[in-house]
Amino acid sequence: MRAISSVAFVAALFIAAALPSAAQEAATENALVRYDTDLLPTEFHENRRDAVREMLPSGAVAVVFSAPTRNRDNDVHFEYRQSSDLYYLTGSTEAATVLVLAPGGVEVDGDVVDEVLFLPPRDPSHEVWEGRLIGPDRAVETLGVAKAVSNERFAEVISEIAENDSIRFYHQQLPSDVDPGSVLGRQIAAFVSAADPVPMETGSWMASRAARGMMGVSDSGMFLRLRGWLPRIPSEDFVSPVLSEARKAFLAAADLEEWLEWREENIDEEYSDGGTLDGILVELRMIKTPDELALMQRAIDITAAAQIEAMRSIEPGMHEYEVEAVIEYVFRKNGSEYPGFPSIVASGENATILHYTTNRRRMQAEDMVVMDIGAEYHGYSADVTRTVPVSGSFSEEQRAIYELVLEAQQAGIEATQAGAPYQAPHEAASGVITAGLVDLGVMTGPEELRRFFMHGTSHYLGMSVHDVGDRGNLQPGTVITVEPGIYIRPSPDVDERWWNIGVRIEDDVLVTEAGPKVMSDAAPRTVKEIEALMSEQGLGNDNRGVVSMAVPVGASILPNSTD
Ligand SMILES: [Mn+2]
Repeated sequence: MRAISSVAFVAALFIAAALPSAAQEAATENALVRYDTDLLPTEFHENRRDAVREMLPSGAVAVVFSAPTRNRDNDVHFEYRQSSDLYYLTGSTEAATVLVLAPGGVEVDGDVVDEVLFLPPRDPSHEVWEGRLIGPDRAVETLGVAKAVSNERFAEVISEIAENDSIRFYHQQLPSDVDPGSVLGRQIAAFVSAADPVPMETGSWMASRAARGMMGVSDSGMFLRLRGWLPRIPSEDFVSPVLSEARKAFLAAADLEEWLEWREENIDEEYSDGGTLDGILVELRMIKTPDELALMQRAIDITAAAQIEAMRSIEPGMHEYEVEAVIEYVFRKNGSEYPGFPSIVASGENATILHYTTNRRRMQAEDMVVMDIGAEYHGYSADVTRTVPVSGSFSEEQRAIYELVLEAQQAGIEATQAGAPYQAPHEAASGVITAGLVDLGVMTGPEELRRFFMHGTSHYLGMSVHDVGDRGNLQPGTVITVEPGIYIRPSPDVDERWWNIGVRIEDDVLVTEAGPKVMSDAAPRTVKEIEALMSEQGLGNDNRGVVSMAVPVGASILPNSTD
């Protein structure tokens, strides 16, 4: 019976494979599956492309590349994430995709269009092994782009566009460390050859940042910071001859004035456009639209729920990674694609390490634990930090430092006013921490502040956790974090009772004309609220009446197979 049915089964398979019905073919052709129903609407991306075209000079052709795939080990890659800029402009999450925006129009296949999206062609083998692709035929409808073409034709089309002498290419820093044999590597090579000379080409991310800094620097504070940093970047990373000369001149300049003179004399407008497209995208992306704020609020609410569940779960003897598991369970449970950055669960001495992500330590009753976490939801990241005592109640010293950071944070939030300088929250928070630490006898004066509070108070938040944005006055529609902290490492000149206390409290604040709006208010932060939550049981506790998921160490769960 078994043999007969499998023969019949194979025969049925063969017939089905040999004779696909027209209906089946049509279904395969049209069925682009997108499970999420709350993605940014195509109108959002269309509207953003319109805005970029309006801001570009006439005759501009802007080229935006997708993020590279990154190898993890052997033949396995890290999970792919689209570049924020390309996602912002198209909604496409596919690698090897290129967007061309041309306010004055370009001719492609006889059509004059103001945009072309190059995307991977549909491929049955790719669909079997890795998943469905949109494909050029469906991109016009699915993504709302005017013209979509297979990415296999990028080199041909871009070189045709380049034949028109009246156009000028605008681009961002080209993705670095790209395998030259990959599709993206070939796209970049084709672009470099069509747009020759591509100004501002660098071989590393650090060099790209430095190049942007050199071309954009306008105050002496930034000039000095960049001067301190630049020698650490190898000169060979500045691939373009223009940049390599600029690096030398920058290091040789006596002061900002001298550098600005050199730049004016030696950097043609032609060479300064490596930053134009970036500048446009920064200006647009820093102000969030209502569609974006809705996604950010969801990411933030999910993150607040994770903080609450972590607070309920934390108890002495638990490992940092168990807390991380609770947090990321809540993220995924609520549809977050991934954390927006590696989750920080830093207990005991690790609480004084700002970006500790090892998360392997076993927590002790006397520890504080810093949880700096953020869910990413449909392209937007939250960033919320809470610090709690592992025992469930604050000691006198922990409480003193905690209340001080909370007071500093409150001052920072109140300083987050439309029109205020970008540094206003930091200055407000720094003032409170300085006075408080002197009062407590931890330090003697403001000159010691950076030793205990060594980071800034704010950064922009959005598609990137450290999002793009200028450092001008705070504008309505931007979201910044307010996150002061105090970190006390063991040291003979500090009373032992303060050692290893590390506290950071971080909220996400929308700047509005009517004042600061704390988007992460759902995550409790007063001592009373935290202690109340910690007395409850959470997802991470094995004794809350459900079957334990713990696998006993040393006891194999596999059948004994010694024979
Ligand atoms: Mn942050």
